[in-house]
Amino acid sequence: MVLAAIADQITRSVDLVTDTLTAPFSEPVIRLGVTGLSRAGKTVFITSLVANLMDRGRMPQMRAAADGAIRTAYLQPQPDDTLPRFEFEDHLRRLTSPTPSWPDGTRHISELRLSLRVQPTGLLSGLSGPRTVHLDIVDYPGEWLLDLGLLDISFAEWSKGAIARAAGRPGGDEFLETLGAIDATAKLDETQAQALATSYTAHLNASREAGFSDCTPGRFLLPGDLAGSPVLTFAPLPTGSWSRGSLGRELERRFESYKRNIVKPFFRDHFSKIDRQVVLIDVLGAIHAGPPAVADLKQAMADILGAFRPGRNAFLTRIFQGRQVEKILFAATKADHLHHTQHPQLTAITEALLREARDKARFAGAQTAAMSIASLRTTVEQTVEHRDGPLNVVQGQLLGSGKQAAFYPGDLPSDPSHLLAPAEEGAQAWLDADYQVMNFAPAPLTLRPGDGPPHIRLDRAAEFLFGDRL
Ligand SMILES: Nc1nc2c(ncn2[C@@H]2O[C@H](COP(=O)(O)OP(=O)(O)O)[C@@H](O)[C@H]2O)c(=O)[nH]1
Ligand SMILES: [Mg+2]
Repeated sequence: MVLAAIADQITRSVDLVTDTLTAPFSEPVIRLGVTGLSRAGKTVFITSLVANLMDRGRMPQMRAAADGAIRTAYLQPQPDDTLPRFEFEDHLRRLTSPTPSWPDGTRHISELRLSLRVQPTGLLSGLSGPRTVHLDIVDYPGEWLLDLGLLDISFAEWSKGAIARAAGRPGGDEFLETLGAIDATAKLDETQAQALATSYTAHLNASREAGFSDCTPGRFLLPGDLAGSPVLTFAPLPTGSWSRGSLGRELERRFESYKRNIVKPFFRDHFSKIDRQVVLIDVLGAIHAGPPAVADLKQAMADILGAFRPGRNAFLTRIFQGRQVEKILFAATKADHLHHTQHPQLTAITEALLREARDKARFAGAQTAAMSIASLRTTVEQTVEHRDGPLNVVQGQLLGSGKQAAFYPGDLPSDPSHLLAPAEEGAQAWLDADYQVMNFAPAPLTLRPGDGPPHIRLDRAAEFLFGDRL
């Protein structure tokens, strides 16, 4: 423990030393973290943001783009040699091809450096020449932030919670059955360890599929190249006392190893260096899945946002060393499923969903905002005649069938508590409304020169996140 603490400190101090050494000669860098649970829209967000920063015709609400201060924007080799590069060109090609498609799911952290050549405008414009600002975009799964909570708890405590959640959730009963057939006090048998881990992972994946967000350990869902390694081959066990060499003792050891070798390095090496953060949230998807998914999303977001409170635990305080994330944007994604008249409701629901968690983050001094956005707009708005009068709908091409469809997702309540109260009280279905979500395919684009892909409020998001630094 002490050794690990010292090691954390050394890495940070070395960073600080190199920072100060290179600072006078180097250009300003903004490290923008992009996170959200799987399928929240991270890949599409980064792809569209970068494309719209390179071709700024659709960024009127971003000051430095609108007044011409940004002269050019270009991709450069990223600073971290050991992180995978965000496959911008690939993703953009798919989204903008004549037969567009959504990107494949990504399961890794990745990084991209976009450099902006900025000439200050206005009063002081003549006094200084253009300067270069680097925007380092780091894409990482929100599931990894949930793991922070594991640092505060023991294997026994984690097991207790995980087993309690399993009952009744998808795949949970199967896991509990597998667990019931295994004696954790017996000598370690690797086949049994694997059977438990496989069954537990299947349960986590099925729960995630069904809209539950609260699924730890995060790497079980997104194992990357660690799949099958011992550090991911464990599962929760009923409380017990285990002797040396037993299955129970070994799984407990692996849980501790997971925290030390996976959770901590991510926070120390990547998370602690982020200046600005956007948290993408598929609020519409959760509303569509029903009250339990909304309640669970609320809990998961509270856990995720706990990571942005530096005082939260000793480890975080140590790696941040007084620094902090300066701005956090909470963005409800895929707002193109709604007519714009319903966007204020979506934003209000997002704010209400995050209220408790946000108050704490704000308390720590970070500036926060909530918005409804669409990184890639796939629909057009229409008003159609309906028996009760005109109805505001969106129209787009359906994923799968490829058919054009007009779509009315249900009236979101203007009072968010109409959704959040039933969710918190454990309702299983919405009483008086059926909120549908259709999956639209990206629409084939004909872009004018100078225009990036169509979006909703991506320019406002960019202005909030880093407009002040340009
Ligand atoms: N209509 C619409 N769908 C979106 C948008 N962004 C993401 N999606 C959908 O959400 C899915 C997941 O997005 P992706 O960026 O891959 O999520 P990630 O797992 O967080 O990287 C996509 O395949 C799309 O179906 C958007 O702006 N509009
Ligand atoms: Mg992705």
